[in-house]
Amino acid sequence: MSTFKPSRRRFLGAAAASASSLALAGCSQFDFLGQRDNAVRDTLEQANSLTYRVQRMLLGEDWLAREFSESEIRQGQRPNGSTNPRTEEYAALRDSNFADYRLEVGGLVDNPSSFSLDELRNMPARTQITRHDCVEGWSCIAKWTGVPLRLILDQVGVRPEARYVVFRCYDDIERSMSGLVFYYESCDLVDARHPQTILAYGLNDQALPVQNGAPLRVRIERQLGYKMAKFIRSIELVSSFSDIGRGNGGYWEDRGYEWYAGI
Ligand SMILES: Nc1nc2c(c(=O)[nH]1)N[C@H]1C(S)=C(S)[C@@H](COP(=O)(O)O)O[C@H]1N2
Ligand SMILES: [Mo]
Repeated sequence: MSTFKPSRRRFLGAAAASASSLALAGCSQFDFLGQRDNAVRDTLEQANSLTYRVQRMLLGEDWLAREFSESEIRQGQRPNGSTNPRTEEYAALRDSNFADYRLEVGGLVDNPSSFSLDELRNMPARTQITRHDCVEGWSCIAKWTGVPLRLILDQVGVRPEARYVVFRCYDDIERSMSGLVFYYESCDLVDARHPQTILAYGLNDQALPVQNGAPLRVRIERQLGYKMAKFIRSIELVSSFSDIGRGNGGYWEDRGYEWYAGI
């Protein structure tokens, strides 16, 4: 298995190189991207990332991230970024062990809804042992348990205009002159409906600890660590994220990171 990733990377590297030279040569291979009404096109304009095209086209929408065995879990999930949100609202939830927590789901959906932790825990669950890769250069293998995001989306009914899922978080990662800046992230509906995309409330057979995003964080296993929003307050279905934050689809994306962080 360990040879799979490097060879896939080489493959993607070669594919990316040839894709860009084809694009420069005006080859018709990527012509569908030029169609005005092509649904993929606008996404690509926003993502502006060759990785996105190459992964979606060559690997398809359904490939699974590698899963590991119990024996490959070597230590706890290393906490990174915000590890204990400072707002009073979060402190109150934490102090009551999240009994009053409700995940709000709204935006371009037929039935805006909210879910308590018990309701989420009573939905069909998925457990997966995966590797978390942070851009800072560390990785951790951990076991995540949660409800597939797809089941939530089906329950609220995603409207046809919806293109992205936005995750809004409780942590004020930045306090600036102009106010608090809250962490947020987003993904497209392909990643949102992927079988390994879960709203996790469990880590290594325990309740998700505060430092790793209690009470709920998303796992989008084919992407880098910063996509995996912790401390999720609400989920919003949108057609564009141009008027959220600075318009790039995430806290780190607003500061220069790629929106499509495929690995
Ligand atoms: N709400 C929120 N989510 C977040 C972050 C954060 O600071 N706030 N950091 C991100 C980054 S960069 C990483 S690597 C992972 C870290 O998750 P962990 O603390 O469970 O290891 O969370 C991601 N999700
Ligand atoms: Mo990260």
